[in-house]
Amino acid sequence: MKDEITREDRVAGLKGMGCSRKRVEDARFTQGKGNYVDDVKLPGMLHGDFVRSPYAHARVKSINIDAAMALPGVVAVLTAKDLEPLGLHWMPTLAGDKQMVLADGKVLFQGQEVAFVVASDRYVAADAVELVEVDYEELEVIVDPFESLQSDVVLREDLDPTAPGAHGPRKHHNHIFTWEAGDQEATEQVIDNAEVVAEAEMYYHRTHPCPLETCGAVASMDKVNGKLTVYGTFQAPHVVRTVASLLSGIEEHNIRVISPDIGGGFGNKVGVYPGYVCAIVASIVTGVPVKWVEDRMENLMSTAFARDYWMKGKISATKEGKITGLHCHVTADHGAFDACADPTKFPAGFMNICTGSYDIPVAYLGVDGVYTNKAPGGVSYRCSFRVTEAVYFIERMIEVLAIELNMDPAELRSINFIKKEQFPYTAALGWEYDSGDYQTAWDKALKAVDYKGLRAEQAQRVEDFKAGKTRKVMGIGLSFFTEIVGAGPVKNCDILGMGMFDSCEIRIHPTGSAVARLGTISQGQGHATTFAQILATEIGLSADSITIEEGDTDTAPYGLGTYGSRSTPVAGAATAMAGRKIRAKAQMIAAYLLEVHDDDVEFDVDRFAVKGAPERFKTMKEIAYAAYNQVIPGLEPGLEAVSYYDPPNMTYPFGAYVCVMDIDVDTGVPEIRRFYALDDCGTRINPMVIEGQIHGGLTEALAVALGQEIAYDDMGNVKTGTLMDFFLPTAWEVPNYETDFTVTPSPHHPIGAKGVGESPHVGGVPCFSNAVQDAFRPFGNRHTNMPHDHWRIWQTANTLGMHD
Ligand code: MCN
Ligand code: CUM
Repeated sequence: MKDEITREDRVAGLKGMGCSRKRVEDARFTQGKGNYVDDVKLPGMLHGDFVRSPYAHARVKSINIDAAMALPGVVAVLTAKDLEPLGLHWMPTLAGDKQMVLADGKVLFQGQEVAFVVASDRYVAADAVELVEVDYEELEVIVDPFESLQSDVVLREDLDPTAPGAHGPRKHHNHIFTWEAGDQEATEQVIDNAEVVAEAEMYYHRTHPCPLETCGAVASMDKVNGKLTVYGTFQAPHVVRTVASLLSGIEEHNIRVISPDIGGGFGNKVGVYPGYVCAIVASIVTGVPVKWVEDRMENLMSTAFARDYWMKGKISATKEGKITGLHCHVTADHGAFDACADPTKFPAGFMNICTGSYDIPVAYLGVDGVYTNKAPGGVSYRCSFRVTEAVYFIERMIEVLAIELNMDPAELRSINFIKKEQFPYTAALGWEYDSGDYQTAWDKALKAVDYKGLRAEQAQRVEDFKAGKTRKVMGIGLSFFTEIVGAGPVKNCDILGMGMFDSCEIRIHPTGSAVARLGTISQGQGHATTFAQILATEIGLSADSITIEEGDTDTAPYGLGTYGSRSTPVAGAATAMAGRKIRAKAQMIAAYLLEVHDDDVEFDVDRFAVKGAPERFKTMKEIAYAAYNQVIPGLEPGLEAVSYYDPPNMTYPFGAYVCVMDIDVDTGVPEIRRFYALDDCGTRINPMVIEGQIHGGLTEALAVALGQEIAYDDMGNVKTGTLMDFFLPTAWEVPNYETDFTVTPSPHHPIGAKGVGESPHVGGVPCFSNAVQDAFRPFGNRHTNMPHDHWRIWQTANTLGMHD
């Protein structure tokens, strides 16, 4: 029998960093005890619902609300006319543009908000929506960004066509901005004189995060004490509070924003939607709480989409395969309003990470943002601010270059990786990569899947196919990605002027348990579990006795929220730093209690012990009690700390993915035989949570690569507005993922951790797409666009003459 508690026991008891601790929030979530926005029910609460435009582009000639108002239970019908005196018929977007809250003279996309009905219950509101009579005059619709830049049709009549926009000069009345990085002249020169050049045009189609819980808000204006409380599906509650204050004129201390449990965000819940504004205005007007929760179709048709990038690339290399230059131009479809959620200085997000994991001496990127008659938004969906597009672009360019060079694409990557010794590495398009060891990860991945063996099998399959022995071809999808997450240094990254730091505040209770509050907000990522683990290791109290709270602006310290996989790199760093402040004070208390000098005690797992005399110690629990209940000369009572953390740089996680796929050329159905994902996110806080993040992100990557799309017809009708048409993978389509890792800590992060939430999506999409394309490579395929649904795959086979 063990009679002594060992040091290992004490470490295990903390459930600190590195422990696959089970998610503490799941006890609630799996028993229906979550508290989501739609669970918020306040006394006297009314319900709002939108009248939405059936047209993608039309003039609104008149709106008649009489019949709707006559319906029993209807309290108000708001139109732009009602919001105008408050200056709220338009609102600023996160991208420096403005957006109609309710249609002001015209509508610019199908599903646009036209009027807001407020009624005693949700069903009455929906009935009244049908009774609002809107007289539309249809206008010419533009859904193609290239056509938009040529068209005489002015989409945004509210803008001066010759005046610059938020990001500089505009070339045309439907043009939003040009954004450039790198050296255009030098790049073109290198490419013009190169031994080998490969070119490709690719469309990264429009898609949508489609979180299980749609967006919504409950606004409650208490006119007696002047306090506005807003519950909502907000990924950035403090930003919402500040923006609400600036827009409404209500002082910020009188606004309380609460993000309760969130049923998936994936970027869809970063932006500000007309529903939030209307719920707030309606509550101010009616004096009672007003709830607005959108339905699935509204979510798919009107809230933040993702991608919609038309990318044109040129890549040059020597005959031996050393890349010499990269040129990229993007035509970016932003829809009717530029509501992209990017840091202010980066209207094309971090697309200029498009040189990827490769040492490319010279590069150029130009992005043109364009208005069309589609829903606004952009960026969202496990994207790390357009890194999804950047990685897809470079990982396709590498494949196309490999074809041009007649070289193995795995080998081509190896030749061009940024080498371990080159970090910190400054890329041609400006970013300083903090750390990496790509070759080690790549070799591990290729070995794990027996890459050589797979290629041999594929060659045999091609022969068999040509000999008529099989109708299935085999693809090996490769992807090596570098992510850029943790926005960001305040000097580079802000949203509407608000610097992107983050925060943590810790309060240790006398009995040695604690509460920590952060400026971020979990939407399913497991923050309550993992942030407690960081603290457990830092302050020596068990994670089980640390409560993590987020999302209530009245209690949590100011922070910029959760997106761009920034919680671990920024708030996680703040958590460690705040923990260290606690530890510093605990050290003084311990030294006093042990009657030695501060420098003579050292931290050991869960205690401070006298150096050289480990039997003389005070546990953190004892120290916590003393902090409150024993007078320590020269020290204030209590044990609390707060840290606001402005990271010196972003973190650069990376990964190596391989997908093995069999495709039936007669049905176009792909079968994923194997998916191997190696991720390096630096120090791993909770391996099981990381694995969950990777499974989720890969599944969303599978969706996007193999079928998911927000498609429009020429009239601007959304063809994929329901889950009948919009592909959401289920267990049926999802393969068994094999996960693996290497650990390359971030040199500047206090615990060496990098973000991971978006990595599997960023790296997964090109991997699935490359697998499809690789299957057809031996038959002449260079590039085909996603989504690779059965029909498009069949068409590819058909075009290549494989059905003859
Ligand atoms: N983690 C870890 N060790 C690391 C890095 C992260 O254990 N080295 C853990 C973290 O402690 C956290 C989780 O992994 O519990 C994700 O951390 P991080 O990568 O910092 O990402 P964020 O918490 O900032 O989450 C945002 C990211 C984004 S931007 C999208 S989009 C996305 C994603 O997370 N949305 C999600 N994953 C999601 N997962 C769920 N379930 N729901 C969403 O809406
Ligand atoms: Cu880009 S989707 Mo996430 O940043 O919330």
